[in-house]
Amino acid sequence: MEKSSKIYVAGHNGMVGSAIVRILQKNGYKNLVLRSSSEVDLRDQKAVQQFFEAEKPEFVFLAAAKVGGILANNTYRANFLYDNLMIASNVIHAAYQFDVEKLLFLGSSCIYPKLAPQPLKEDYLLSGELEPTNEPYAIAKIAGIKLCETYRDQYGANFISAMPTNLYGPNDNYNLQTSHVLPALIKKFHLAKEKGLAEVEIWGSGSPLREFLYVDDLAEACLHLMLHYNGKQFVNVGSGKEISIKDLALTIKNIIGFEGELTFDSSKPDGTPRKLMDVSFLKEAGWEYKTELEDGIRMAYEDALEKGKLAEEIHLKQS
Ligand code: GFB
Repeated sequence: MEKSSKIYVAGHNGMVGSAIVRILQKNGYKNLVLRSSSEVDLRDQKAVQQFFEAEKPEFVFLAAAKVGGILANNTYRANFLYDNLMIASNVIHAAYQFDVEKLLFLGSSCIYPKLAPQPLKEDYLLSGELEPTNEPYAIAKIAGIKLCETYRDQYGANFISAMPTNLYGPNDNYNLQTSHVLPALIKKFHLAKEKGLAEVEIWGSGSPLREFLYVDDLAEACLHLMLHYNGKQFVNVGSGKEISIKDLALTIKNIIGFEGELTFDSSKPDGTPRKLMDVSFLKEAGWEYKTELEDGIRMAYEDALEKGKLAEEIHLKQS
């Protein structure tokens, strides 16, 4: 990929896509093609084909997706399956039709079976039942991986896939109904401190273990793979370190300086008990994470404050 190559970042307004744009710009890539979802609806096959025909990008980072936390995944199950299947199918097929030189597809660590051995090695894919709360999303992401693999097998397309662990950082979603745990806890502790509340409610038991990666680290890994990796095997991207939800909550509580108590809401799902990536394949490919969790949380908190994302949500009551 040359500095002048035409690069399409699909999903550039999202947390992952915007981080990929930042790293590309920082490294002097100037010829970026960006379209918001209102300009090109990636679920619309015709619109995607017209866009690829007109723009003919040489490289594609496929970071567009319908994403959300455990509750959003479990509530909008049809949207998570349909939108993500359509986006992956349309963009990957158009990339083949219009001779894209290389494409990187982004998946998720939820592609692995719920009870797979830990840490999760790439070859545990399709070795058992998925976690029910995010099965639709996982199936769409597995389809994306398989599209990249089969277009490589059948047509020789250089399409690669990266599977990031749970991500956080600038431009995250702070809506408490649809967000992931880390931005949700930043917001809950921030509001509780501001309002002098005695308690903050944590969903589930607090015992599930999760791995978190700062999104700018992921973007750097994506650029590294785009420049240096051409294999069929998809690649896990993570820190290789895990933390319980309870300890994550205590860490965020300390960073924000909230002095009250934690309570646990057992009516909310825990999801998969553990989801730790084996990142040895990525290390062999020459990349390791940089941002430690506490530093990353501080940067994410600062970004959210700056962008005014921590204001209380107004829920309109139905009359
Ligand atoms: O981040 P999260 O929503 O997604 O939840 P998953 C992780 C854990 O944090 C779960 C708990 O055990 C939640 O019950 N948790 C505690 C909370 N308090 C909260 C809270 O206030 N908000 C949220 N959201 N969680 C998603 C998948 O799973 O991870 C997606 O559904 C995707 O498909 C994504 O893979 C990365 O890690 O459980």
